[in-house]
Amino acid sequence: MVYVIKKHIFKKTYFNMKTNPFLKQPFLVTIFFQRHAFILALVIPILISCGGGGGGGSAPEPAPTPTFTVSATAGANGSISPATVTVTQGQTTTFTVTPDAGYTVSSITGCNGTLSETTYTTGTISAACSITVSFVQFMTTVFDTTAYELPHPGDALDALCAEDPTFVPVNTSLLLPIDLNIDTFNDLVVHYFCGPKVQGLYLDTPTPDAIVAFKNNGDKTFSIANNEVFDAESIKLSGSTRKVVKADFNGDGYSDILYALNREDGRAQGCDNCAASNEAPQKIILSDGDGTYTIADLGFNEWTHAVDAVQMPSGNYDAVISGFRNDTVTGFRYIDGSMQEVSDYANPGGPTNRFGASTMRFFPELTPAAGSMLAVSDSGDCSIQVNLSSFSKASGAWSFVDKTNFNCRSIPNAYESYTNEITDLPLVTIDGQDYTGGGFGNEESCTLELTPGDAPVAVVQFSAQPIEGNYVEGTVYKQSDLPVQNRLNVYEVSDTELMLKTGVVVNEKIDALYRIDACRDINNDGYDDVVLVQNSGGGGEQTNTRAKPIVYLNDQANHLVRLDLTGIPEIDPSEDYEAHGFLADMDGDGIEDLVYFRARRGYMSGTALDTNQKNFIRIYWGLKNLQP
Ligand SMILES: [Ca+2]
Ligand SMILES: [Ca+2]
Ligand SMILES: [Ca+2]
Ligand SMILES: [Ca+2]
Repeated sequence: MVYVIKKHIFKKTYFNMKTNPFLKQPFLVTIFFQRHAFILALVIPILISCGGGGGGGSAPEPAPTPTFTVSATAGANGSISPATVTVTQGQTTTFTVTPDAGYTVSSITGCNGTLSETTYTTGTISAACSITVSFVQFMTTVFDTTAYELPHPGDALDALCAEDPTFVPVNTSLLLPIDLNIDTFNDLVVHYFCGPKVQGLYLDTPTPDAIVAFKNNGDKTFSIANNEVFDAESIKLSGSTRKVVKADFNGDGYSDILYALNREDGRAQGCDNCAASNEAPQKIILSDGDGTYTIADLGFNEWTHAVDAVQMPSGNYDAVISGFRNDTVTGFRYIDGSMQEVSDYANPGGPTNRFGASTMRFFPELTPAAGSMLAVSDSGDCSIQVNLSSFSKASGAWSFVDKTNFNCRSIPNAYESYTNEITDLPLVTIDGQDYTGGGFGNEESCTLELTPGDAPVAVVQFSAQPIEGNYVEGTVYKQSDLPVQNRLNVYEVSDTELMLKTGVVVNEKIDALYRIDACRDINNDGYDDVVLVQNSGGGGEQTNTRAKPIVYLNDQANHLVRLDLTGIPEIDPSEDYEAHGFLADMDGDGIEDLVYFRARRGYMSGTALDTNQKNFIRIYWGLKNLQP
């Protein structure tokens, strides 16, 4: 320890090593400075005897200690400072590393140092040395660079599209991460279905479909487990699926599954009987209390677009279903061992005397054991259906509270459709922007807390056609000139009013088709975020293929800010047909993983399906939390 010389001793008296008379005696120098007179008495005679003095009897100059130059260089996209520093032998020194925005340190080496946060501390310096730091995009470090691919359920899928398995592709509809057996590891339940070979024709046959349960083995692998979970190899719902919600409907501690079921698979919708042919028998998948599951028939048919789970004071959940064929929301409650229809949701009042068919969202309970007390629903009283209504529960009954006022109006003969027909122009104004649209409206919704503990807000996806510069009187607008936007509206909801909250979504992506995949904290900072999964189909596939998720991170200041995901893993271009990604923690380490799936196979030469493609599901394991 005596070898160490405090820096300040030589702060003003700089010794050049080459002329340092004590170069070969550093030990003595140290003693000279750190010990008391008793030591000095010993040392001085020795120096004199060695001929190193010549001081004519006075004490020698303070002994110099070697110093070394430590230099640092940074690669592109960041810096390190200072560039050089002179360090006394035996000392350490520090450098500050500063990556550019969106970048992080990929490697830093030299001088036996260690990096902590942004400070690089060298080891003890005994020679000149240099430090080199390089940077990479932060996003390239968030996920593993190689993917795990789930086993392909060929037995369930290869002959699913019986009408023509070589021509009709299987659709991978909804992927639901759910812990089926409560072992803390998310399993994955996937619904697949086939469309008809010829689209737009009347059909009264069930949609061919299959459910596949992938069991998480707890070691970053999954196994197809239909026999284990359902006690059957082949599981069908006889419909296509639009949305899905998981909740413990039967109160046994295991999550259950409710799909929005219909037969909107590509068959005709607009002729006599066609609407009825889009109905599917409504079902629910209930846990048996031991990690196995059974499909229960709910006993009615509907062309369902919205489902939700309504929290009850008991802690259980009601299953609610809303479609285009009934004027009421249908609710079911687990009573005496089965799901039984309840009338609580049937007559809430409001503009259309119903909850809406496209989207419907019940809020979580705000106070413990109170159950859900608030809900929103699209409101069918404006011809473009982007209005929203809110509802509250009092004395056990749901009733209408408020609806948006987007100045819904109709301009006569101001709209030219794709077929060159001149019709009225429906208009609404949302946050200063005029929108129109033929048949567009609210699609999906979720609730989240912008700030932990605050009242949750509703986040509602709407599709509409903005009129650039807003409506000008006397103009006839062509449908084909007005691109559709998909956007999110955020609403504050209470038992007295419904209020659009503007300025929440920052850098919004408006030209993609998507569905809301998650409204939860996806980066473990305690603040809810939003993840959208870009859709297949719907005319936007060409621009959406190889689609990464769209992620809005909560900035902890009431904004949801779109994250630049440049650099995260993507599906190789050679096989990117209709690949889409979302986030879920699939290995139970608390960090969201990136899941890609192929929505359906592509065609070869336009006639037959590509035999080399399959509906893959791949997981890039998350390595660290996302950050802005
Ligand atoms: Ca599990
Ligand atoms: Ca259950
Ligand atoms: Ca967050
Ligand atoms: Ca994970």
